[in-house]
Amino acid sequence: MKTTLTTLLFACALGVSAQNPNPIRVNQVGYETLGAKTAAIEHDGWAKNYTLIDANGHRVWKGKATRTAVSPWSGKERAIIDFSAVTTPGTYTLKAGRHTQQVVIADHPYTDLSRASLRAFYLLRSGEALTEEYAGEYARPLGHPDTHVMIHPSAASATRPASSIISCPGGWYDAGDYNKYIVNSAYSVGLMLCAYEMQETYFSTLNTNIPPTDIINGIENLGGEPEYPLPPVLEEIAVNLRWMITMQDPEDGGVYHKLTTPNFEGFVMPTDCHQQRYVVMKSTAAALDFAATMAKAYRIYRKYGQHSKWCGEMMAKAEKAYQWAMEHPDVRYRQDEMNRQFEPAVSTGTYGDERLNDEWFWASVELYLTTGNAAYLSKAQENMQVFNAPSWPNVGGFAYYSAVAAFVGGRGHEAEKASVPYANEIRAHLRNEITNRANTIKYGIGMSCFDSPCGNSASDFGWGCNSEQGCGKGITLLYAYALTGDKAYLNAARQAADYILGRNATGYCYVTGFGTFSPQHPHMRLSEADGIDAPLPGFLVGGPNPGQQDIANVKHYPSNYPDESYSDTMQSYASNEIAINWNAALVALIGWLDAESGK
Ligand code: 9MR
Ligand code: 9MR
Repeated sequence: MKTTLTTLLFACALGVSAQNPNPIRVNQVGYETLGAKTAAIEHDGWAKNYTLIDANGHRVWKGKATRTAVSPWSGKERAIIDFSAVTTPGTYTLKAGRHTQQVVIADHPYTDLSRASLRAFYLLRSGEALTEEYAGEYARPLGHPDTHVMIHPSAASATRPASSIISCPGGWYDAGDYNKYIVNSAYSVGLMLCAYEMQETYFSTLNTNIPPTDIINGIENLGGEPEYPLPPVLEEIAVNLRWMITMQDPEDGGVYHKLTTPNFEGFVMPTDCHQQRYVVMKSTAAALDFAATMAKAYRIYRKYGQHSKWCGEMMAKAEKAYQWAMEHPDVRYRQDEMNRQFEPAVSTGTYGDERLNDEWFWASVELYLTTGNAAYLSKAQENMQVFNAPSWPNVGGFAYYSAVAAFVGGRGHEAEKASVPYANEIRAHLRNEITNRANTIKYGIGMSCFDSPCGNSASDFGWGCNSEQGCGKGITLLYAYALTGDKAYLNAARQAADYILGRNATGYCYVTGFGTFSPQHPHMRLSEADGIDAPLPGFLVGGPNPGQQDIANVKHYPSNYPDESYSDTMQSYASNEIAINWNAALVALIGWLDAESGK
């Protein structure tokens, strides 16, 4: 089905945004000067010759399609054109018949996006006033102080009975909603720390214009003089680490699964939210994810503040949470069961996970890498699994990523680096597992409708796929590149970014505020309620999701094809929400690519 005037008008009449009407699909943020540059052109824009015109109106390139590709779902045909030969930075116009599309070529096309994807976390901070100095028009007063959080009956213990009050301020809102969930927080922090340790020079010098940590909210600062000033990226991540720490019961080391209102709030600003907030039951997944994150963070932060009380405590807290998990290995978060037993009933996000081997694997590896303690190593071996790109319910991939940084990049325990038993075997195993996966990911590119490792199979689409599949594949490819030095992986990772940034079936650059056609109505309370037309910038939306679990709210999706099942409407939480885990993957992919640009 072509996008015709009739389909567009039909969509408008229904009040839904259709896809990008421009048949020329490019990476709308930009191509690297010396990198590959391709476009996918939908049927309506087919021409015998395609041209690229520079800012002065001169034609700098003319070429034909190199191939056409057919979508396995819609049957749409797309012409792939390749203008990699153009290697002068600038802003150009790509012409296909009567259609035109802006194309940017730059030495570092991703620097602004990299900053914005990190600043998105600042914009999601909870329990803190955002000042104009740092937030500009997105300044807002403090909401959700979370200094009077109630112990839900499911979380009651001897020292903290039901309805007693604790204080758990700060951290980031999870997503379009205002709750704070440990499982997803740990994933988000974990992934950004992984990227950080693989590209420390880049990330530690990235200026994101955020307020320094020690003025945040009066929460205990680093104390003493840090040996080096904390880089902005680590300051931002510390905001959430500090909140996570408050989610541990100091008595037994257990970690509450989430901090939440019983029901989702309406689409109002934080200061207009008045429901009581609770911490709900402790779970094994929360304890293990917490332990993994704290142990990993300790390895990275100790360089900046090892004498501080805060940093030193992270390790003790990690071990205490792990110990709790050893004593409570089977506590799953099952919200329905919980609601049958306790009041008030809770209907917000679950982040429930039935399979915990991957959490054991990740936590054990992180604790081992930080302490060198063999007991953690044997627990890791018991729970070892094949490599998969990490996602919030499947965090085993982080064990691989951290091990790469330790065994290949030297980021583990000191004793570790010197004389680990089987170190060479471990290196070989990491390399095999990750490159095998990367090779499978790379495989589809030659036939791809979008000249990308993304979007070539039905399993590439679903809730959060832009991040979990799109960015996730790109990040795996970057690890394969780090392990082998083979530039084919780096280039494939760039092609994953091309997909996310516009060379895809809907023609959206899926990051708010970037590109020539991007989401305008993300499912995001802060953005919807702030009275500003444009969405908050720097957020990756979930993406095409044929599950359409929100169909009762959305009423109509522009398409049912898996790769086009995306609705840029505020109602569409299944395809158009934003979330910290999704942005963490954007930070990792785009920051890393920015660090590698020119190579
Ligand atoms: O806004 C909520 C979003 O953050 C969640 O991801 C989503 C799924 O849990 O639920 C959203 O809330 C909707 C609720 O599930 C159903 N009623 C409408 C709510 C707001 O659109
Ligand atoms: O990212 C989560 C996705 O994998 C699940 O399928 C979905 C439904 O359970 O929930 C997503 O997480 C949401 C969370 O439950 C509440 N905050 C918003 C999250 C993003 O939609």
